[in-house]
Amino acid sequence: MNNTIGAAIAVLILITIGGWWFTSSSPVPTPELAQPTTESFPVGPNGPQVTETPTPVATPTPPVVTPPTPVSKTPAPAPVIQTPPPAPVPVVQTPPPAPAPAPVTQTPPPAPTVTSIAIASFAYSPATITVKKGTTVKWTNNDSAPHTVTGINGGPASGTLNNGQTYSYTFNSTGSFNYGCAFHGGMFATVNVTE
Ligand SMILES: [Cu+2]
Repeated sequence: MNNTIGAAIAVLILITIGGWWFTSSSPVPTPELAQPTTESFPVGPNGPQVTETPTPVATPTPPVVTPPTPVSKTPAPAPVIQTPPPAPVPVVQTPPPAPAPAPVTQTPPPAPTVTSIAIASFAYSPATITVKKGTTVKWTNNDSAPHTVTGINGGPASGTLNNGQTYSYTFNSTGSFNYGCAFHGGMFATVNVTE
């Protein structure tokens, strides 16, 4: 008799535990989603007349208010504007000024000094001249008659000078040189040579 009661209690306990376990582990049935309702339009005699499409009713959605997140703004660093380095200035090399040409002190070569003496009308003209040493004296016979230039004590010795002929003699030593015509005794002249 006691065993029967105990067995019954045990069965009750098992049933209770099993039911609790079943209800806790079984998935909760989800309610069926409402099927979208399609509006039916009246069908005319010529078939369905779709005149307007149903405008979906906008369901007002509550504005989602998101609390402003505190932004700890650290000021963005100012953009560094890199200025390009200045272009190198082309170095215009000015050539150094050309050295001024040294003044050429040209000592002209001593021009040969030529002193002319004309022989005309049986006379030397000028009859007396003074020249520096190294001077060349040139006689020209302008007479139709022949003449000579003949040094008395050395010096010039032209020989016969016909009309138009010339004779040159350079006096390279100082002194007084007398000369005359070998053909005409009255023709005399003097060349004085100085340093
Ligand atoms: Cu003469």
